[in-house]
Amino acid sequence: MKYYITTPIFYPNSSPHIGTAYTTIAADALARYHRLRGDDVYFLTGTDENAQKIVRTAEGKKMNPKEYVDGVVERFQELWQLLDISNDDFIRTTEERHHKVVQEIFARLYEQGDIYKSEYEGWYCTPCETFWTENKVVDGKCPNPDCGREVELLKEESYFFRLSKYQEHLLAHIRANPEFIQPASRRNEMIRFIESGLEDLCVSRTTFQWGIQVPFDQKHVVYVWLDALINYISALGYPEGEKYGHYWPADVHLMGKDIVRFHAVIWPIILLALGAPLPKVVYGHGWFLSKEGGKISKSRGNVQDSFELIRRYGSDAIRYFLLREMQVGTDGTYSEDALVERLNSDLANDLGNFVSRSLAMVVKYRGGVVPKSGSDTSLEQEIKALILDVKAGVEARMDAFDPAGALEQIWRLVARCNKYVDETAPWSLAKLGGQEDRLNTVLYYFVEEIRILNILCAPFMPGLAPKISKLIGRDPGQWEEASQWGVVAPGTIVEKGEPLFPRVDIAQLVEGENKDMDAENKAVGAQAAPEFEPIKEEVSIEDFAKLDFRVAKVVSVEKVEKTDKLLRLELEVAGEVRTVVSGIAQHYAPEDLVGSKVVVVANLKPAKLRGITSQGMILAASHGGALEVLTLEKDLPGGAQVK
Ligand code: ME8
Repeated sequence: MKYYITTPIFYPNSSPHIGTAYTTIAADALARYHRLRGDDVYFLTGTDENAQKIVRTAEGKKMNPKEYVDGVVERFQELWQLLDISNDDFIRTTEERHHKVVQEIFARLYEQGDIYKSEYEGWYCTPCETFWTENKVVDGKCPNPDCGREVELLKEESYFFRLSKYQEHLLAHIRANPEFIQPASRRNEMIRFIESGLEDLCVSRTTFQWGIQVPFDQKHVVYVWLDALINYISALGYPEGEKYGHYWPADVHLMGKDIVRFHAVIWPIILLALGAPLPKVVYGHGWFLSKEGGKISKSRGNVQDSFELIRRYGSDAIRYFLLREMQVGTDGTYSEDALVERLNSDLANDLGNFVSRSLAMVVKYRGGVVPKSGSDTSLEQEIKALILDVKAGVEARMDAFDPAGALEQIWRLVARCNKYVDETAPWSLAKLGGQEDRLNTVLYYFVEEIRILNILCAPFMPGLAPKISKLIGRDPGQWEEASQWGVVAPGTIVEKGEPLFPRVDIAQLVEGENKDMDAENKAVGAQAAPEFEPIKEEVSIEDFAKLDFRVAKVVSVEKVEKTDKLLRLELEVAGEVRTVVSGIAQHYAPEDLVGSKVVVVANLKPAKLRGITSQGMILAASHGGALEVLTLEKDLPGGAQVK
């Protein structure tokens, strides 16, 4: 079966971030899954370069647009490589192969009367590259709830595309094909939007030259969305190309919910006008939000350097975290703490630990030689049944474009395998005499379980497969082998190897980096007069009122082992004792603080530091290298409000 999957083509107006990476990783997991199943997969991604915002960004940097995008596109390609993205093609809309197809399509739609010339008068949002009518604009700002930036008034001669002509045809298609727009919430949104009436779309601009020229009217460049959507077929060599004949229609266009409207309205209408088949599925996932709640995006300035994250945690951990956190139909939350938490618990503790301890036992009790299994007990039968159930569950979730659900299924098996180790207790079997057969069965099961987990995890964490394969002496093989039992031949040699996912200690990581910074500061002689931090941006009284400061009585304090900076404080707040970890150990000895009353941010989300859950933060003033914890001198009790 052929399987054609695409991501959006991204604007190279800034380097890619975790949000952009999510869609590409999810598409990669689907592509890899289908390849393992034996499908003939074609996976396309690329960059959307003919946008007005590219011109603006390049101008700001005093570069020409092409020179600017060439640099950023390289960053995208580098990142996809580091994240093990297995795309078959990468299309850039500045390429000749794309220009040619867009011009042909524009000319054809014009000739058949679907594009006509008129005048556009209305508003344009450059960050969203979207036209807005007067009645949609809110106080001179873009009505897109995630944008809200200034729109500009345009009055220019333009070509228009007759969307309205195809409105009923499109609605009929959406109604007859419930799987066309997914998930269902997006589909309902789109039906409402189309029913409210489609207006013809302005599809050319004359106020700048960067882009694809209208072939018969060179004053005009093609509107960037019309140009960009066509990438999905220009990359296949539409209309005559062999790949177009073989792979089109797309099996799924994957994207964030922000751009479903373009893919579920404009794109199918272009295809209807061309008489070409429509994509089978347009899938709109949620957004990654920051801990503070806003969408992760370059314009909000809340993005972390993806290259740095990969250096710290590796591609597999980032892929696992992002795929696991984005539940169907909702938004996901990204934070580095949450990433480390998942890495330590799901990957290091659950999966990594199972693989190392079970293989260590095969090495210890059988010299690394896989024994021949004895007979099953009900435990083994239960495990075999669970494997079939999990595999079917993964398949159902992947068919529903739900990698998070698929990983949840796999982790049911990981948990069961860990429990199997404890239930069978091979160390006791080895001690007792006469249990050789039972021990053989258990050790054989370990290896088969690892082999099957290796197949199931391969689409999600491609860096892991070669590591596990090396330990058990075989590649994951085909997907169907996950429901076959007895594949590993007795006599196969296995190794214990290094831990697959070493635990990460974020406090240590940050401490290490602080040390590096201290050293750097010293090196540049940044010691003299300390500067004051600039005052932060204004907040409203409502924002301030969200924080709940309380007096807290310090009940006990101890140093956190193996750190120089952290103290663990037990605080009494409103009759409750809570633990807070604070980076003040270089300024206070534990006994300095016991009995004093400090101020704590009582409603801060708990965070894990060195494995300790810290429930809040105490206030301290600092300047230069000095630090002083804020304390109260009179008689207010722990729990009193601070306002
Ligand atoms: O819209 N969470 O490009 P773009 C999840 N060029 N996904 C996110 C995200 C977040 N915080 N931020 C971005 C464009 N994305 C057009 C597309 S297609 C013919 C043209 C992902 O660079 C998500 O897939 O603004 C979203 O739809 C896409 O990046 C937008 O990328």
